Amino acid sequence: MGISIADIIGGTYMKNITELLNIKYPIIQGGMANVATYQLAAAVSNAGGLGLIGCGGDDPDKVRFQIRKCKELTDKPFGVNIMLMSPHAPELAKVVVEEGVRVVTTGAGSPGVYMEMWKNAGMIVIPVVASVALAIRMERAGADAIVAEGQEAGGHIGELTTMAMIPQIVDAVKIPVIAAGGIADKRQVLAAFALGAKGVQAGTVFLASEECPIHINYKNMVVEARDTDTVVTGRTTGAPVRVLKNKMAREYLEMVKQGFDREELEKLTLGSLRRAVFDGNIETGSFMAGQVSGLIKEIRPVAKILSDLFDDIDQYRQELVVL
Ligand code: TUI
Repeated sequence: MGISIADIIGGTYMKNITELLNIKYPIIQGGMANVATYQLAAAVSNAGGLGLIGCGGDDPDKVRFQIRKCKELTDKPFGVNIMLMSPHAPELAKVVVEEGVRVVTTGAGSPGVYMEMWKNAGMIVIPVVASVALAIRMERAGADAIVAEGQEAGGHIGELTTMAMIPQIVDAVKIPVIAAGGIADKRQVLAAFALGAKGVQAGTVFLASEECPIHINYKNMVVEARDTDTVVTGRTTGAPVRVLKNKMAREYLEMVKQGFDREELEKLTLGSLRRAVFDGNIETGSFMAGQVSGLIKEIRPVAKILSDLFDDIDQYRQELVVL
C-alpha cells in the first residue's frame, strides 16, 4: 500500500513503531521500577526491541549512571521511563535531556509540564496512559506515540482492560498506539494489532528472562504462578498495584477489610518492592507482575523471548484466522 502526499499532509500517515524508534521488532520493554536496569534495557535493545531504563524512585545520580552504562553496553536505541509519582521526577526530566536520551516514556501520571522541554530537545516522547482522555491530551501536547496500558499489567494500573481500551484510544487519536497489559506471547501480539495497536509493550515476560537482574525467587514466582495468582493492592489508597499473591498481599487486603488507615497500610508496603527484587523475600516482598504470569512457563534469554513473540508471526496469523 502506497503512502500519498495527501496522507502525509493530512497527518494520517503513521510511521511504523519500528521506523519511529529505529528498532527491529515493534516492542518496548516496560520501565519496571528497580527491575528495568541498564543490563535488562541493553539486552532488549541488543536483541532488537526498545529497552528502557526504569527510574522508579531512583535519584538523578543513579539514573545518570544507568544511562551511561547502557550506552557502553549497546549502540542500539534505548529509552528511559520516568515514574511521575517519584519526588525526583522534575530533576529526572532534565537528566534525560542532559544525557542525550533519545526516547522517554512516562508512567503513573501526566507528563504535560515536561513535554515542551523534551520536544524542544528533539526527543521521542511516549507517555503511558490508561484512558482515552489522557491519550487525547498527550496527543495535543505533542506526544509521538502512546502506550495504552490495561489493568492486566503488573505494578501500578488504571481501571480499563487492554481489550476494551485499545480500540477506543485508537479511534480517538492519530498517533500510534502501543498496547500494554496482558502481552506475553504471539497470540496476544496479534490480538493487540487486531485491536489497532502498532506495537506492544511488555514487562512481565521480561521478568522471567535470563538477563533480568532480579532475585531468582522473583523469576520462579512468575514461572510458577497460575492464572488467578495476582491481586490488586492499594485500591483504597488511590494507587492500585497488581502483585503476585503472597503473605504480604494477603495481609494487606485483610487489613483493608478491617479498616486499617492509609498510614498503617503504607507501613506494611514500605520497601516491599526492594525486598522482592533484591532479597527475593517471598513472604514480605511486593512481587509486581501482570496477569500473564500464568502463561509464562520458563526463564528464557531475552533474544529467545523476542523471537518467540515475533518470528514467523505473519505465517501464524494466516493459520489463526479461520473464517
Ligand atoms: O506506572 C506504571 N506502572 C508502575 S509505576 C510503579 S512504582 C509505584 N509503586 C507503588 C505505587 C505506585 C507506583 C509500579 N508500576 N504503569 C503506567 C501506568 N500509568 N499505568 C497507569 C498509569 C496512569 C494512571 C493514571 C497514567 C496516568 C494516570 O492519570 C494521570 C492523569 O493526570 O490523568
